[in-house]
Amino acid sequence: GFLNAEEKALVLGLWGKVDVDEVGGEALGRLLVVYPWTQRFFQSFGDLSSADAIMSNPKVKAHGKKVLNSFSDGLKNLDDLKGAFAKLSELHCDKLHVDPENFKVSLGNLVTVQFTELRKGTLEVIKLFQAIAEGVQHLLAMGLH
Ligand code: HNI
Repeated sequence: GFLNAEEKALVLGLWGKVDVDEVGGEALGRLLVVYPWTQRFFQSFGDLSSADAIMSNPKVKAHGKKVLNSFSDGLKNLDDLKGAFAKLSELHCDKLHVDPENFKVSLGNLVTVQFTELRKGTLEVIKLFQAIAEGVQHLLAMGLH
């Protein structure tokens, strides 16, 4: 794997402090508000007409929770991120054709939303977290081929 045992423990320790269910909805909601062009993927979610509507939309919350939980599950497989995200890579890259730029903003966004938690980590662990998130982003955006 690309992290040693100590680094893995640092990352998982910090991640353990994050309220994944809560932060997931918050992060997706914020993505849709701040980067409104990402809304085009979520037309079936109903009312996205204002920041309030987005942040209180139950479908946004539920989907954000699902997304971040899948990210969380992936962290249990730090030695095989490729395998862990193979199915999602197929979905986002081959089926949904999500523009790589969207993952970049979604990653930056996630880091912003979690900033209060991340701030409690050392710079070292934040960098590790960032490297993992970029790896996942790459897998989802570029596919496995
Ligand atoms: Ni994403 C569905 C995980 C970024 C658009 N996405 C999912 C699902 C998971 C998931 C899990 C549910 C799959 C299933 O039901 O089988 N998405 C992730 C992760 C990231 C991510 C871990 C990156 C951090 N997704 C994005 C981005 C976009 C995106 C940046 C577009 C802007 N995802 C979608 C869409 C769906 C989706 C669209 C299908 C939604 C639906 O159910 O209609």
